Amino acid sequence: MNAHANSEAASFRRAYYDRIKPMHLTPLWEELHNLVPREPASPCVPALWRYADIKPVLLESATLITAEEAVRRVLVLENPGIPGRSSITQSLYAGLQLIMPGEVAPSHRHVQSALRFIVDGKGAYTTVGGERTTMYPGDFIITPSWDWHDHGNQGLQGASEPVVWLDGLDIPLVRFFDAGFAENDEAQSQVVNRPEGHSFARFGHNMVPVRHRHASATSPIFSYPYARSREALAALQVAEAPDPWQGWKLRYVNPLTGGAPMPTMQTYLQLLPQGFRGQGHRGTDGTVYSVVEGTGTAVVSGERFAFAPQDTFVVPSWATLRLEASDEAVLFSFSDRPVHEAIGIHREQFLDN
Ligand code: GTQ
Repeated sequence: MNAHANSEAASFRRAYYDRIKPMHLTPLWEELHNLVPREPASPCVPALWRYADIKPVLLESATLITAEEAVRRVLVLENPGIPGRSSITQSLYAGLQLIMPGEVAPSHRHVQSALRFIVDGKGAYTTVGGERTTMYPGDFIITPSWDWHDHGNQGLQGASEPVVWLDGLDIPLVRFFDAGFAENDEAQSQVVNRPEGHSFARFGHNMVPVRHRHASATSPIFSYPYARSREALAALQVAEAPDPWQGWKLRYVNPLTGGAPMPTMQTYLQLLPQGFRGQGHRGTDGTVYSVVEGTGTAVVSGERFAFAPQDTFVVPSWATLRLEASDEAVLFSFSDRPVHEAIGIHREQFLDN
């Protein structure tokens, strides 16, 4: 009797849902638990891309298309949990960009903010705001929203090699807001009118030009060289004990604000001592890691991902990460944490084991 009444109620409801559907109405009560979950339940999954596997196919792409024709010759790192969306997390995009000796990736600009983390090779350059910066492995380079940028690879003193970097952009976030604009430059390469190192001289030494007033949303430093960041971690290593969760971990800053280098992305560099077995932590900001030095294991929600230099891995929102290092390891990472903080929704937990 009761079961009969229930199935009758269910069929009345279904008929009602069918009737209101053409009116573009849906019943909240069928979806409430999904729309307002008790805790984040990301459709993204943890994943690792081994550079040893990717490098051959990435180099092969250069036989199929030039950087100029492609505009940006990139293999997108797509989260297996959300295929077809060119996203590594719900809000972030990541890809590996290849530029061969002598190639140019033409000048354009877009509202999406971009970061480059140099993974392989040296001697390529990117130009932003009339200043070129030469790329070396481990450098973290920024392309601010709506700034013209072009990339090239002229090599270093006669030596030239393919250069690969990890692109991190807020493409899915901007798409979410339907706020994307972009344009191509008339010139293939923008005019270089400032010497290399200019922005770093002005802002990269814990000093700022005395009459500089304007604090924009993006850091005025557009290249944070690895040599300097690595040196800071090496000094910390002898000065203090590692954090039980994250080793020695520093965040990159916009020197004018002390905040994140870009409005939508925070970046980090961390050192794990040899034999490190970190405690678990999780945050609402899904995070992308690029391995610079050393080998180890990222244990994400209990699943083990062995990592080696130049690998990329992703930790989804609210997934617990435990880091283990076999050798001394250095990891670069980025997330959308500044957005979570701006709207007051960031949460993180440091677990006891
Ligand atoms: O270098 O401007 O990976 O516009 C994706 C979109 C790189 C870039 C990407 C882009 C770029």
